[in-house]
This record gives sequence, C-alpha cells and structure tokens, in this order.
Amino acid sequence: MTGVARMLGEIASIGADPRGGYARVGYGPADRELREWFTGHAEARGLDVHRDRNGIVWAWWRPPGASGTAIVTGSHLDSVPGGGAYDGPLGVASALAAVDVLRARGEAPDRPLAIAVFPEEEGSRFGLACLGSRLMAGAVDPDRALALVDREGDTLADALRRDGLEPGAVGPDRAALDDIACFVELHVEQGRGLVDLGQPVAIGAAILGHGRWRVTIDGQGNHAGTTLMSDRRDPMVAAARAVIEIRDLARAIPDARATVGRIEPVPGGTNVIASRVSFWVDARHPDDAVTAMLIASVRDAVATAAAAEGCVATVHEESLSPTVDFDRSLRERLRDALPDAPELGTGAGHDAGVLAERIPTAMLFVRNPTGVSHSPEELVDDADADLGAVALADALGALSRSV
Ligand code: HGY
Ligand code: MN
Ligand code: MN
Repeated sequence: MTGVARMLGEIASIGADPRGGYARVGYGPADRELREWFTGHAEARGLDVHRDRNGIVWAWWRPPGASGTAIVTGSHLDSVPGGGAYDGPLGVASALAAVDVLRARGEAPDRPLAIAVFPEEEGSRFGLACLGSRLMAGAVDPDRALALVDREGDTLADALRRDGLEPGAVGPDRAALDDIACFVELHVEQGRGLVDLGQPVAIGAAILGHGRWRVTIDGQGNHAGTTLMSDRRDPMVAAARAVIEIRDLARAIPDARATVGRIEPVPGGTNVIASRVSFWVDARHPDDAVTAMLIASVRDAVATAAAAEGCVATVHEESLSPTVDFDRSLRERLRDALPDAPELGTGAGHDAGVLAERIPTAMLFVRNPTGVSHSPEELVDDADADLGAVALADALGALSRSV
C-alpha cells in the first residue's frame, strides 16, 4: 500500500459539485484547501515548499550531495465542472507516495527532486487550459492572461490578488525552467487503452493538438408569445443548427473530435427569445493542419447557420495547443525503467504538453476501469494506484541517476 488511496480519501469532500463530481476552479476556495492539503503532506515529508509568482506550488527534496538540474514530477488539483476524483490529484498524490517509496528503499536521488502543482490546468475558470504552466513557459502573453475574465466578471488579476499573488509578477520563468532536467507527470488514463491492453501503467507517447473557440451569435431578443415565428431572429436556433453541423464536420474527418459542452443564452428566460447565445467548441486532431482546416469549416458552418436565422456570429480563438510528441530519449529511459509498460497517446491536454515546448517531458498513465473522464465515473482501483506510484518511483529513481 503506497497511501495514494488514503491521501485521495482525505480530499474527497473538498470542492464537491452539487451536480456530482467536483468543481475545483483555479485560485478559488477549494483550490486553496487542496493546496494546504498538499503543503501539509509535503512538509510532513521534510520537503521545502514554496509558491512561485505564477501560483505554481513547488515541494523540493534536496538530499545531501544532490546536484545538477532537477527531476520534477507533479500535476494539478483543479477540476472541470463535474470532474472526477483522479484527473490531477492522482498525479499529485502519486508523487508524494513515490517519495515515500524511494525513501523506503533507502534511495535518495543524486539530483534535486521536486513535486510541482500547477494552477488552473483545466481552464475551467478563465477559459485558457494549462494557465499556470503556460505562464511559466512563456506560452501566453501575461497581459492577455491577466485580462481573462471568469463568469463572475473577475479578471485573473483580481483572482491572483485575492489569492495573495502579485498580478504584475506573472510571466515566463526562464530560471526555473533552466533548473529542470525533465518533467514526468503521472495521470489517470482518460480512456480505455490500458483496460483493453490489460496493463496497469503506460508510458505517454503523444498529446493530441487541441484548441478552444468561443462562438457568439447575436439575434433579436423578444417575447416568446407575441413574436410570430416569421418575425424572429433567434440565435438559439442558429446555435442549435451550428452544433449539429459541427458534430457532422468532425464525424467526417478520421480521428477528429469536436465538442460543444457549454452553451450560454442571454438572458436565458423560458418565455424569452434570446438576444445572444454563446457556445464553446473544443476541437482536436493529431495533425495540427487538420485541426486548422476543421476549425475553418466550423467558422463557415457557424456563419451559414447564423445567416439562415438573420443573426450574426463571431468566432474567437481562446486557446490552441499543437500536437506534442514526448521527448524520445526520456521515453526510452522510462521504457528501460518500466519494461512492461506499453506506450499510449492521449487525446487529453496536460501541463506536461505545454512544458514539452521548453524542457524534456514525459507522462505515465494509470488504468481507469471505466475509461470515462471529466465525469464522476472516472476511476482508478486502489491496487492500480499503488502500481502507478511504484512505477513513478522507479522512473524518478532511474532518471535521477541517468539524466
Ligand atoms: O481538456 C483536456 O484535455 C485536459 O483534461 N485539460
Ligand atoms: Mn482534465
Ligand atoms: Mn488533468
């Protein structure tokens, strides 16, 4: 028993979503509680904990004599609305457990080892996925990030200030990146690959390129009872038409995915024809050129659907991440350390994908018996959680000796 299940049990009641699952948005109260939980565990292990100017929490293990650039592991603690218990927290708890496993073996890394907890990985609050790692890696303009607005009208700058951080200090952290030899993130598998392979742990091969676009359709708000059908310019109808068309466009492209999981009418009254409808498109494909082509078709489909209802549409890109192939030599080292682990790609984005642009990164995936994620049904069996933590310890131990 590595204690991963017990640690996850300790946070099971934090940030519960009344609709099921969790709603742990970045820089919010649940996030703070989870950070305190992590800090307590890290400090109980004698790790040196600090939070950097981008809101990333670092817990350092610097054994006597350890030198050189660091081996870093970790993940995130925030969730999507209605998210599962493992997406993010499994990687953080497994990192703590991996330190315990190495110590129980009497192994101390030859290099400094850190556990990093990245804020707002899901982008559920400010719309930009992997916000903390993007700020660190210089993958988002700090001023653009600070101006991002959540559903309550708070900017990221407001949230940072309220969370004890200085908005003007966020931005690329070249010194921190230069101090890292490699980053290995353990994550619940968000699919059925390992179930089908009958294996508990996989090595990450690649991350599907993905982006998010906000579609806004403006029409004429009016009374549901006094407005004849022939006199309407209803953005809800245009949006409904567009959503079906977007689904059909993605269906027609092998390996493409397009999802509309969020739609917001204004004002949203039962007896009111909406004046505006916004919805968000999440589109993904292994080939970035195909993703670009898909979203160009989406723009056309949205314009056509809007025009058919006498409405006007705009499409705004909120985030775009290229397909990432994880570092080949790092994957080779992981294969040496974990010879039984298959290699799997993933359609889910991760901080490791953002950091891969700046430092060697890799991932480990742990079997999810339901294959479901971003849902309360996401699951990892306790025995597989232990196997994942031991695999992470094996990997970190090997990397601290060979990188
Ligand atoms: O959306 C994703 O792919 C990731 O879970 N943030
Ligand atoms: Mn996720
Ligand atoms: Mn995740």
